[in-house]
Amino acid sequence: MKLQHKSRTLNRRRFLAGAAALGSTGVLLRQVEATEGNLSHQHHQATARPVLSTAPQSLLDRIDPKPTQPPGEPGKDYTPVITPNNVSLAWKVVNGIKVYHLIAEEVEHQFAPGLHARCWGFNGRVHGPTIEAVEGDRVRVYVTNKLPGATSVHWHGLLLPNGMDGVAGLTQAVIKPGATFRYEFTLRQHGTFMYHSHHDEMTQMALGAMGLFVIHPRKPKAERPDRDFAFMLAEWRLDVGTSRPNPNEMTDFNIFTFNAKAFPATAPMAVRLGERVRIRLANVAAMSHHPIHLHGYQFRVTETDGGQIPLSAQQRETSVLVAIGQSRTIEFVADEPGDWAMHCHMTHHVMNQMGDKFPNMIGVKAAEVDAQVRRLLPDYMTMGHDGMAEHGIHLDTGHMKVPENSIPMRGGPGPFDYITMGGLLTVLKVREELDDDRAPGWYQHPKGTVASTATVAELQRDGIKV
Ligand SMILES: [Cu+2]
Repeated sequence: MKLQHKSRTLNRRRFLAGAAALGSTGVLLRQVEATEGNLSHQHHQATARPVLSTAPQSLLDRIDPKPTQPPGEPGKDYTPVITPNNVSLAWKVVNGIKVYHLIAEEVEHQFAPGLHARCWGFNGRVHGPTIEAVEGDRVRVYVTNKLPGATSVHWHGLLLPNGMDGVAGLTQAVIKPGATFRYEFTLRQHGTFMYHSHHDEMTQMALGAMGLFVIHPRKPKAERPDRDFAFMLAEWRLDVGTSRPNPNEMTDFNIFTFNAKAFPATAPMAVRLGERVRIRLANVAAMSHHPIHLHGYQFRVTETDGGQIPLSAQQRETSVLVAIGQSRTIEFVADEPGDWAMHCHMTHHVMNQMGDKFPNMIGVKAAEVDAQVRRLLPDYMTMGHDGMAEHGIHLDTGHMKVPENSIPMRGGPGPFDYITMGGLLTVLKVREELDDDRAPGWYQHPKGTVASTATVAELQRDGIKV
């Protein structure tokens, strides 16, 4: 560590010497002096040649706020990212700098039909809208705090000057309610990153104060995707009947979300057959790592939050573990049509509320119990003796009442039967024909390609006794 620090100091000295030697950079030098504090005269006596290019980028950030590259343009420089159930944050260019405005505020949010909560997000959304930019862009993000308490915003995974890192108390003062802070830095990397509150994180992140920060490469080495999807994974504790996520929960979460939506409210990913698809997955949940599994495909893991993985090292996978604080990007060519599930493979993460509070009823002779109980409670019905599948169906058909504002173990109706998954489930819809303005309906399978009841003739032919 000491060595590293020494070499950085040396770099600064060499740079200053160079700047002084250039003569015309007097203004530049004064700015550096103002930033760096007391610089002893002997620094200027060094005779090194100008080495501007080796000065640490963070120093350049401070001394020259002018952008070095024109702002990247959507369509021309990158294929805009799609954040299902959310949007990208609008920006404008002022003197070559991309200017964004985040407003931290309380938001009435719907996780799925039947389940609302008062969360904390940005710009009327939970999570906040996706910040999208291009490597080399200089960005200026204003953060206005309309929350009842102080906050700050940290740019998770970004390489930037320390004072822009957003850690309340450590690198900046808190943003008090009503105040607006300015963050500004040049993007030196590309990939999938995040932003989130870094003040009273336990509370503010549990209430949803986070979002995605996608940086496109300036000169992509890899082929550009046709569809570029981005998801934030999250978990929440929302006690049945309440409407405020509980930030004090440490281990026991009961709502699991893609972009703050639990299935069946997760918007599907619609792609055309043969398209190159990129899916970005990011996780700053409180406690859970999520192994995200895509059906029907082998994908390549192309990026971590540390950047692009060399082609030779990109592993083929069918599940990718997205640990807390990480992002993973996967890519594949959508060459198999259909409705393909993408979900977390932790089975309790495709469950909603109450999945963990149910007594184990497997194997209970429900009919006998029910008959006895019905003498006292005519509508009584034992749940769970053959699993949880029936639960969602009873709820959806209105056979059973659910407590107000809750989605207990609910899935959603599918084309063949009830889909018995909630939470971290979404669907990749690959179609030959696609109307980009309309979500495709259920996949129409070619005749004879759907698993179905075996016929007597088939069983006889193959010698299967049942
Ligand atoms: Cu999970």
